[in-house]
Amino acid sequence: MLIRVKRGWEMSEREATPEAVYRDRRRLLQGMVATPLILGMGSVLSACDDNVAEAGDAVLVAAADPKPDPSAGLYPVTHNLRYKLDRPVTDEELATTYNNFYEFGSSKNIHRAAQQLPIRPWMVRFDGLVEQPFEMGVDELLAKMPLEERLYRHRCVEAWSMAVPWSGFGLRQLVEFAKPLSGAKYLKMTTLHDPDVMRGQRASWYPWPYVEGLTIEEATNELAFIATGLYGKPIPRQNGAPLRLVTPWKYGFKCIKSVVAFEFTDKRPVGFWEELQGSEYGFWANVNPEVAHPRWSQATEQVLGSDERVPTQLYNGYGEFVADLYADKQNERLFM
Ligand SMILES: Nc1nc2c(c(=O)[nH]1)N[C@H]1C(S)=C(S)[C@@H](COP(=O)(O)O)O[C@H]1N2
Ligand SMILES: [Mo]
Repeated sequence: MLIRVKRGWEMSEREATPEAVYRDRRRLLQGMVATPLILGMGSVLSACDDNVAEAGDAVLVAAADPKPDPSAGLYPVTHNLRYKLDRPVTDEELATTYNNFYEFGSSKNIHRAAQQLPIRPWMVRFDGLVEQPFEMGVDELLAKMPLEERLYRHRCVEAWSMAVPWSGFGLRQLVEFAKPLSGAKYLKMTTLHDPDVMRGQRASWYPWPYVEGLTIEEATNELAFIATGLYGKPIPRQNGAPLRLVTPWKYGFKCIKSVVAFEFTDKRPVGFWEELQGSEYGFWANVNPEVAHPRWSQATEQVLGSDERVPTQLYNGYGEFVADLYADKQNERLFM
C-alpha cells in the first residue's frame, strides 16, 4: 500500500540546487501547522507498508520531544561545496523516520522509541594509545571543532540509499585533537550501552554494545566525518545523536551512532555485525556493485523516496577520494 510515490525525474529542481531547496522546504515546514499538509506536500514513501503511517507522525514526535537539543543554536553551519550529489536530497521526513538503530529494535520504525535516548549530559571518552586519556562533554567538544555542512550519499548494505546534508566536523580533526601515539593503527568507536532506554540491548543474542572501527588512514581521510547535525539542525536521536560516524564510501553499518568512546589501538576492531555474522559483514565494507552480499546482489540500490533502482557505484561514487587507501590491500576482503 502506497500513498504517493514521486519519481526521480519529478524532482529535477531539487537536484539542481538541493541545499537551497531543502532550506526553503524547511522554512516552509516550520511555518506550517502539523500533520495533514505535511503528507499532502509530497512526503515520499518507500515501498515498505509499515512506513506509510509514519511520515505525518514524525512532526508530532518532534513537537513532543521533552528535552530540546541544547546545541540547536549552532546550526545551520557553513556549507562545504566540495562534496556534490548526483541525485536529489532525500526528504527530511523520510530520512528521519526510516532508520536502522538496533538498540531500539530491528524494524525501520524506531524513531519514536529513540526519543528516549538521553543526549545530555553526554560524555565522550578518548583512550587507548593516546598521549593522555581524557573525557569531555559533547558541548565542549562541539565548541572546539570546526563545524560545516556536507551533502553525502548513504548506501546501506541492504541495498537502499539516501542523500542527506550532514553537519559536523572531519574525523581527522577529532583524531588530531585526541593526540594518538605512533603505535595507533586503528580507531575503535563504541555506542552508548543503556538497556533501560535502549530496549534492543536486552536482546542477548546481539554482541552489545555496538562497536565499529577504521584504520587511522581511513579515519584521517578527508571524507570521514562526525555528524552532529542533519538538515541544518542538531542530529535527531534516531539518526545517532549526538555524535555519529559518516563514511560515505562504505556500507551504512560502519556509520556507528551515538558514540561515547574513541579508542586508539594496534588491534583491528571487530565490529558489531562482523562479530554477529562475519561471513556477511566484514571490517572493510567498502561499497562495490560487483561483489554481491551472500544473500543478495549489490549491483543496484533502491533510492529512498523513489520507486526506481539505480546502479550502485564503486566506493559509492567516492573512489577519487579513497581508492588509494586500498591500493596495497588487494588481498583483503575489501568489499564486504
Ligand atoms: N549504534 C548503531 N549504529 C548504527 C546502526 C545500529 O543499529 N546501531 N545501524 C547502522 C546501519 S545498518 C545504517 S544503514 C545506518 C542507518 O542510519 P540512519 O538511520 O541515520 O539512516 O546506521 C548505522 N549505525
Ligand atoms: Mo545499513
